[in-house]
Amino acid sequence: MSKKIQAVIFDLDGVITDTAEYHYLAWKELAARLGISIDREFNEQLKGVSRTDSLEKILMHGGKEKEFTEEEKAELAASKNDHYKTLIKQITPDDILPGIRELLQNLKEEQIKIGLASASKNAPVILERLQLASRFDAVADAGAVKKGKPDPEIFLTAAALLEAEPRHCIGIEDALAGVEAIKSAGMFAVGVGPQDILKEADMVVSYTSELSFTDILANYQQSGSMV
Ligand code: B16
Ligand code: MG
Repeated sequence: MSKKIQAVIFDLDGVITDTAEYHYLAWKELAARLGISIDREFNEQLKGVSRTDSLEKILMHGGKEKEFTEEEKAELAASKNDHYKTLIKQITPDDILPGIRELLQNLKEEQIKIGLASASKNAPVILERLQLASRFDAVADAGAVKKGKPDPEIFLTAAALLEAEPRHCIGIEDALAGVEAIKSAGMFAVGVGPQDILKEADMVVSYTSELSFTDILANYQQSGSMV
């Protein structure tokens, strides 16, 4: 008997579209206002990390983690988000990463449920701009999740909304914290990006264009014990 995939749960930023550049530009501007310099290499650490945790990392990077009250930090995060929201107004369906449209189509044909587990509170707006909202059977609400990735909560929330068992779910992620969240949720993890960083994933592809439903199914069915 072969294992059946009940649902595929996607990360958004870095998997469906690349909003990392917009997050970077907005954080860079805010950091500069605080006298902190960040570069693209540092930005890698912010991928998949929540807005408040990203701000903490930036303040720590600049040695200013004790300089602001909680209220001031909330204002700083809100200011970054206002800028980010202006930048993402440019997003169109042309910004869907290569291979994603085809994968979503294959999943629909196979009657496999599709979910979203993004740390971004802007995820619903971005899905609308990409004209992909109707493709998703469930979107976990990042605002309602108490613990960010690598905690499994957001992936488990998406699986529950889809009424899918975690061991029959595939999670797709570009960030290490996200892969860890998928594995802690008891799901099969597909990493998109460098093999050395995403080594905890059950399978890794370098680019979204290499995400093939047939390959994912074959790897999933070969993994672990049959159920
Ligand atoms: P927001 P993902 C994450 O999205 C981003 O990778 C991360 O850089 C960002 O800080 C986080 O969302 C929160 O986003 O400020 O829009 O709520 O990769 O989990 O889809
Ligand atoms: Mg991501």
